[in-house]
Amino acid sequence: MRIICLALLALLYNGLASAQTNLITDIQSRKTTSLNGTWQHIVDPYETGFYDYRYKELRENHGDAYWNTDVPKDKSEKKEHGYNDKYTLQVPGDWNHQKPEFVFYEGTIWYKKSFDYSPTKAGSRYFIYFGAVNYRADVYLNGKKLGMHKGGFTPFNFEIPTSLLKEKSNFLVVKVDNKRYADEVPTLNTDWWNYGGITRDVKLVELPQSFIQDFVLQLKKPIAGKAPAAMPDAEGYVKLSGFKPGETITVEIPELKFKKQIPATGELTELSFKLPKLQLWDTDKPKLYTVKVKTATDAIEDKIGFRTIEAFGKKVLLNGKPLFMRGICIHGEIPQDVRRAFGPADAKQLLGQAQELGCNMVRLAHYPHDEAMTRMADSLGILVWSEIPVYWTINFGSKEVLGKAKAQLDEMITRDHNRASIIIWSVGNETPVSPTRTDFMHSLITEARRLDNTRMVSAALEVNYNSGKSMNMIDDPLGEFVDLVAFNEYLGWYGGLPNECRKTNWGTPYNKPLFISETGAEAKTGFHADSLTRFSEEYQNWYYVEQLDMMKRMPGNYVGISPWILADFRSPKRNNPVYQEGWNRKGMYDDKGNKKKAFYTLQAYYNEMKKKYS
Ligand code: GCB
Repeated sequence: MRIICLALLALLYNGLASAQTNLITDIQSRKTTSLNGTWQHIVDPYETGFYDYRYKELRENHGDAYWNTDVPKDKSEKKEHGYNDKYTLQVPGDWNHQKPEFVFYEGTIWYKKSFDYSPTKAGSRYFIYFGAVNYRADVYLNGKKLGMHKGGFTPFNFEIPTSLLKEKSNFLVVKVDNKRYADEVPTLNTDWWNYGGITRDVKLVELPQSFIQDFVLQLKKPIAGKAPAAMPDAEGYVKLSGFKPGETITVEIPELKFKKQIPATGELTELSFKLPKLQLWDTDKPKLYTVKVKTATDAIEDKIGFRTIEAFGKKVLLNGKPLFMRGICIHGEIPQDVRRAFGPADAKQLLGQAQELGCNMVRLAHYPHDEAMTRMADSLGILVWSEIPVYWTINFGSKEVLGKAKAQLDEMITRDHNRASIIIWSVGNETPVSPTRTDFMHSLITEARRLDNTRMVSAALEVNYNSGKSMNMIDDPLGEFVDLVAFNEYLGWYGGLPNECRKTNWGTPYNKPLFISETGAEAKTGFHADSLTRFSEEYQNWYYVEQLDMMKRMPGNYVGISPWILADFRSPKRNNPVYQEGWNRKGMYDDKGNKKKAFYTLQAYYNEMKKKYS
């Protein structure tokens, strides 16, 4: 009876909802002009261009404000700021790696770009789009503020009033501030480098008065462990900006000879239909279909893979079949250049390394990565865990902080809800158990589910290592609300030696799949010693040998692992002067791309697991 009721509910319920964000998605299929390239800059640690000497925000037209022209009206006017080709930065790109004097810089830098623009059509609407700016961006065009955005890893856009955009010499200024604060997300303390700047693409977007702001089309959440039907049910929505009554929406998948016309019901029109027989997206055959969405005035298209994912009982089912996740955690960083990753070439490097290791899954830690990563994962058939930077000790008691975390969650899900590769939305990492924190996290889980009920929701939980018990239970109360109980454990690195693994077992009281979202130990490449010596390749390798042996004793709900981490990465917390020097050395690859001993141990385990599950 219960199953029948659930099945009926699933039929009625549209599991994909629109978030409170005006984000324009599928940006790559829009008519855009790139504003990437060389920008002039002013370093402003005291925020002189923003506040007056009494620390009040400057008036919009104030001559001292750095968003206003730097050209004096006449020779007598005093100007104490100016943009000049002597001072430039490349966009996209963090500032830290671009100039030696910016390596440790945390604060404000003003970016300025001049550009000309000839509209292609009369009556268009214009937006400025940023792939990501870390952390706070205040955006001004020709002396007027377009908006402010917080959150260093998610996209945003502001509409440009038509009267403001000129054909010649537009003066675009972005104040970028990457200072850390207790009440932001992430908070003051992280184990990664706080790269500042305009780190992803900047685009000017030209759109018709009424345009398709966002659309999503996914297979419906499966019913209780079932594989998708031969002609599967799909659902989603189309969101129109500037909707006019009487509009019709066309959804077309040419390869499937599928075409549906639906009258728009308002700004938001729900989609629900049966698709023709199709090839499911899978890790072996990551089939993508071009999906076209059209209205009378706008047309966009995206490449979408169709698959189902579900935590069912103690298993994770991909298209109805049990899945074992051979994962690896990845930071959005290219260690060879000591910089933030962006774009397809970087995605190719990182995902290519993961494939060489034998992975079918990556955990993109600890924040949403560049869109190129999730798009490439789609085309390579690599499953993705995508996370917001609710990391460690966020101010869980604050409603405002919850709002900031939700905004990032909304933007992450909205940007990527058509990516077949993404199977898990994670609402955070290693958050300390308390009722306040559990309410906070529960509220994020509820929001993630409201927006997207077709994927799993999880969070990387923390465990007590040295408990001295042979059975360690993952009984964090958050386990009740997640689909997948995921935990980070470092037995043999943070506490004890790796042979502790021989007498340790893991379990959970929740009747759910169990995933190890992190485990790892440090090694400096080329440092060889006996396996008891910390930071040697031998120690790290021994750690993996013992850990992977312990995995053989994992209970039946063990569905995978994503060790920490693909490559060594920069962290201000890692100050051993011999082995670390500002690097977290838990990588399978070092910062030059060399493989460590442990790489081969993990690779062998993944080969074994691949055989077992094929
Ligand atoms: C963790 C964190 C990760 C750290 C890692 C470490 O548990 O989730 O961000 O970098 O441990 O190396 O300590």
